[in-house]
Amino acid sequence: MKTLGEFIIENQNQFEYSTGELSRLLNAIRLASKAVNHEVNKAGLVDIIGATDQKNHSNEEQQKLDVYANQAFKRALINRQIVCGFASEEEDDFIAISSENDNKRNNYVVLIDPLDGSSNIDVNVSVGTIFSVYRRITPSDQPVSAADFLQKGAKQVAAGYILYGTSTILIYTTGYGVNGFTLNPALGTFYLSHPNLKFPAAGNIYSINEGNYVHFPQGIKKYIKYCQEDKNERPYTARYVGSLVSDFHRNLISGGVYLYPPTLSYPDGKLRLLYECNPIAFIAEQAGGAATEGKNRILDISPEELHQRCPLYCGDKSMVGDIDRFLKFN
Ligand code: AHM
Ligand code: MG
Repeated sequence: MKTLGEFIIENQNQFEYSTGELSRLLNAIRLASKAVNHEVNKAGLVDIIGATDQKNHSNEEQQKLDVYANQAFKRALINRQIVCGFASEEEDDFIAISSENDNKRNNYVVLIDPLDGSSNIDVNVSVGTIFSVYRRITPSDQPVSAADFLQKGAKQVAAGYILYGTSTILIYTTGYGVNGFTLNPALGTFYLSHPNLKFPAAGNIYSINEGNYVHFPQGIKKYIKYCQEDKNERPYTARYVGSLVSDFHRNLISGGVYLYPPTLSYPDGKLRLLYECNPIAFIAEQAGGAATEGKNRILDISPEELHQRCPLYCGDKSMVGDIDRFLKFN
């Protein structure tokens, strides 16, 4: 069976500027994800669960594993001089990384949500890591600037997630389809388990936090009712973990749609455009699905700031189309 390391090397020549740099970057993410996986797996055993006394940029309490995961990916990508820029949901601002060696200037920036769904950590429910990669647009002899991070999602050269679930799986795309690799924990090796992933032909799962129902836009309220009514004609069912990576992954494998509309607490939706919506949207489209903010394609949004939020409707293409229509006509 093919390993992730072998797959990365074999497919290196697909990239437009193939020098091995993107392969090194993906390998660094692979390594860091194993360290995070190890830590997540023993969360119940050691005194590591629970909150720190620190808050992140969005004034949310940081969990200890959030901080650990952020450090692990930072160490893998920055200390080893793999990237020229790094931005994280857990950092206030982006980090520009200068190269000590003029002959080895790096060209890629990484944006990451190191531990998504972290409110699930203390209750032993699956969490994930989401990453997004862009090629820098500032000249390589200058430090990266905000513009390198605020590119449209359509400019991503790679995106992926790691789901620390009943098994640990790494899914990624470089724009040539989506492939999934499951970790063999005994060997510490990811193996190609889900080649060329596509959404099933007809989805029937909708994933949304219905606790916020009264605050949803009219179109979303009606869409939920449409899914609930007339069961025999429309065999929809609801599933919601509350961890984007888990919810998206289930819908990718089994067929369904994920919704996070605007709410009273989050008028622009809860999810972050750069760390969550863009990478998940890139993967969704590469798997034959769709992702919109209710009207427009997520990947066409011009970001204005690093931590901006955005509504997300993502998954099975025809279900996303239905949601957009409900929003338009209600
Ligand atoms: P986080 O990045 O702070 O963990 O927040 C994002 C998470 C998503 O994984 C999940 O889909 C969503 O928040 C759940 O939100 P809610 O609890 O409002 O349903
Ligand atoms: Mg998150």
